[in-house]
Amino acid sequence: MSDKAYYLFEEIQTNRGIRIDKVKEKIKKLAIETPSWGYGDSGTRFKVFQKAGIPRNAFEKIDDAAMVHRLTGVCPSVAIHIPWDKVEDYGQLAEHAHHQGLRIGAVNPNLFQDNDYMLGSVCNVDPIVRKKALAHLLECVQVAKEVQSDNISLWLADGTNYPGQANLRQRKHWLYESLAELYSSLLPQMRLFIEYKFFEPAFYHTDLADWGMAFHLANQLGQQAQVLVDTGHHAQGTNVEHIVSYLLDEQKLGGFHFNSRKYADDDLIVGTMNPYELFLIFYQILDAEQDVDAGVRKTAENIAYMIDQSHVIEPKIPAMIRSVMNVQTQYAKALCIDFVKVRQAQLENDVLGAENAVREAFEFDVSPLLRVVREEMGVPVDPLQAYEASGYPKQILERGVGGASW
Ligand code: PSV
Ligand code: MN
Ligand code: MN
Repeated sequence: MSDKAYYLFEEIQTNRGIRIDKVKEKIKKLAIETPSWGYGDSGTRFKVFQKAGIPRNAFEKIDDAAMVHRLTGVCPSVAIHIPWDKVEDYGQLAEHAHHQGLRIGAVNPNLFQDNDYMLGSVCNVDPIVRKKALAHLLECVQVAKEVQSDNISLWLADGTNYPGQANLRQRKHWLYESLAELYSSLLPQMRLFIEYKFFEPAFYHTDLADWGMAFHLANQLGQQAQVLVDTGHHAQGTNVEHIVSYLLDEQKLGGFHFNSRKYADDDLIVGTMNPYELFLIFYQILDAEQDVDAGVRKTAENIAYMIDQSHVIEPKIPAMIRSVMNVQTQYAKALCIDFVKVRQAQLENDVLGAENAVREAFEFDVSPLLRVVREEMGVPVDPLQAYEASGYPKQILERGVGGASW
């Protein structure tokens, strides 16, 4: 490691008025949750590829997530998906996570994999299907209680393929009815994250298509319901950071599902397609953390950062480590923004000055900083290389081929 590079970086930032000690503290505190389904076999509608060494059950998925945490130091929780991660005894699963230095994070219901849900779950015209879907949502709240998680993260696959296929307003009411029941079963400290997506698997309309609908629903339900922004769930060209800033100001931003997209919901490694977008999202969050309104500040500080990626061709664990590192890189860059300079330029209507004050932080190489931060945290300076050297890639081959899908 080149200390010279770090000291030069520190000097430059200090001269710009950036408090490096604070920057380091913030990077160390940024917790990023990884998804259990990111460790299982995965694919597209064309093919699910089977790889050697894939976890065979929820316990082994936790083992892999724990490895990611050991190497990065910033992934202390793992999201689970029910029934993909269904086990007899959830207390035992939570205990296993605990032994591995992890805790179970968001519990994700699954309202899309059963045949019954082909035409919708909580929005299905058939009351029996709606009832089944609601029972599953309530089951997930129970699971959250058993694993001592405070977060329920709901993505709804409901939608239609053709105009006239269903009564859209009627479905909106059914959606609200089920979610109101779900909401009333939450413990006071729990949060319900509502995720939106503009298309897929349905191609004509999605019942929760965009942030406005998720926001409205979260407002109707109450203070414990918040919007989840999955970075891959917007139409081309959408200004995601503007949505983030709007939701922050309304104190309704609950969490993120980070991933990258080029065309649609591609689930590519976060930060690989549009790192500047990720940086600008963090710019909005860090700006909100300095808001005069304590509620806005608190919202920004309580965001649940989660990765939502099902890697198809990438080796699972290294892809997850790379994702975490990419998030840290953009966060570290955003922490180098000179907010005083930005605000001054804004007050002076200095368009180019303001744009420059934001962008110049993006252009710094923060790798010397991140290396030092990792060293101070007692984790490998190069987590990917440490993974390859750890013996774990070889060890998991004992699991053979044909592990869990998602
Ligand atoms: C499907 O689009 C999806 O990727 C959503 O983003 C969910 O969060 C995830 O699957 C898990 O259900
Ligand atoms: Mn998602
Ligand atoms: Mn998605």
